[in-house]
Amino acid sequence: MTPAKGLIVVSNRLPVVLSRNEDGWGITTGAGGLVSAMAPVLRDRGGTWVGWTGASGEHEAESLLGEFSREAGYSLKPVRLEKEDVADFYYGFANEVIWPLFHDFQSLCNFFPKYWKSYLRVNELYARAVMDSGDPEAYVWVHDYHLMHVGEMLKSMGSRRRAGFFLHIPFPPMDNYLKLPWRRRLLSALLEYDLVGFQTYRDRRNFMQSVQVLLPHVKPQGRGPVIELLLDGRKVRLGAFPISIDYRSFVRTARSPAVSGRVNELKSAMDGRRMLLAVDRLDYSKGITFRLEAFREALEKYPGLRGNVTLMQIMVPSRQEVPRYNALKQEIERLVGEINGLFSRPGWNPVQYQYRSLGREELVAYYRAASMAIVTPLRDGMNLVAKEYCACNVNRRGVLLLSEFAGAAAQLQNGAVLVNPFDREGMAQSIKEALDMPAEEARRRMDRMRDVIRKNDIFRWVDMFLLAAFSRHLDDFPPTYA
Ligand code: ADQ
Repeated sequence: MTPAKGLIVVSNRLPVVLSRNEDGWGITTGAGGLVSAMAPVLRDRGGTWVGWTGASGEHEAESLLGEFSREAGYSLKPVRLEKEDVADFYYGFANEVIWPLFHDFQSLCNFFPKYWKSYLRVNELYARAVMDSGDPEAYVWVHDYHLMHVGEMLKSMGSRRRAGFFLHIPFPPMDNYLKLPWRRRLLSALLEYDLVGFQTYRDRRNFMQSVQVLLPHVKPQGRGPVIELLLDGRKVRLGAFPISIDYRSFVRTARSPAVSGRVNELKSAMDGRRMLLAVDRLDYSKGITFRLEAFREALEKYPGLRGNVTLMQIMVPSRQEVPRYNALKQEIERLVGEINGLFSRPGWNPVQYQYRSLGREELVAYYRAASMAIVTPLRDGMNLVAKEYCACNVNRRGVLLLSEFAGAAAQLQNGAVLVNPFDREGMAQSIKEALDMPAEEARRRMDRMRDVIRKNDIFRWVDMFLLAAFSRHLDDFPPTYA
């Protein structure tokens, strides 16, 4: 079902990155969950994607965007950011205020007023770019924490287009949210959208608790995945929409001859040892150091694991310009060195570490070759790696170790081995138990997870969001979704 005519997707980044080297400008597809999720959708439906290219002063490279658009099947509308805004809006407000606050790391927040001013200024730039984007009937779908004020600004510019917002990261518990100096403005801005989507019921519940404290006159109605709020004679819908992946495309890639060949190579390089796989963006919310500590604990406590398992930690570079991320990278590398120093023996290193972005086929080959995926963020909106691992597990022999604090845990709890990533001993024990899990049980669990992801893929996610945006009555929405 496609109730919307056209679609204007708005996100911080365009799905491409422009960069300059000695041969001139180049264009590459961006990394990260949002791009993985939305690119197939726009390719399918057509429309416009509004966002920043990731470079400053790239005017001369814009013909590359046109070429990309023609091939991709949708238009790109670049937003230009000056260096100062990149510093204050992107690295500042988005990544030193909202990201840590919403992931329960309040102590890492820098609540600088100049960041907030830049946030408003840049949100206005995005809103202007939407105003300049063709189709007056198009539905505007704004993504993520960088752009929470765009809907409000569109209205103040006289836009009559309908607009919805999806938050890809968690919404924090009320006690954390209340620390934000601009808490009431931000909450009110979110309520200017017609629909606000969250990854899980838990996020929506957190949001509602803050609404009830800060805006007590607002009254909720209904229950289930989509509810309605009444304010000033207007209705705003709030929904839980767990984001997903293009399941069938991952399965196809996993079954392809190229990937099968690569899986055999990876397995023979493992020399009979079992691969425990961890794939993350470099970020403190992903719990990478906690995982390494737990793995060390497992090697200490269960000597039988030594020489028989290898933790393959693959990390995609992210926010490299931020000192905190750089420090985290050094800490991870120190820990990898320490664990290898303690346990390596000729022909075996307990941890293998790759700091780079992998191509799709290579990543899928790793997913297939691994006996277990260890996905243990301290807090995560959803976590697509967990879903990608299951989709690629076409032989259904793998086990997913999943943090209770990943949004994905709500959907995958019937198949994953759930762990508390802060509990080093508990996690070490779960690693051991998961390695010893009988094949029949592993298969049953994997089948259950694959079933959930297959039925709730990225295309259903889009349909559900748009259904919630356009259905006349809340009863039109399937009560069992989410
Ligand atoms: P992210 O924090 O980026 O996304 P995640 O959902 O795990 O987290 O997505 C990461 C993506 O990057 C995956 O598609 C994965 O395949 C890819 N990736 C990771 N490491 C890679 C590597 N070394 N090489 C190549 N690709 C790699 C945000 C939220 C999440 C939410 C998504 C979507 O933080 O909670 O699930 O948006 O809403």
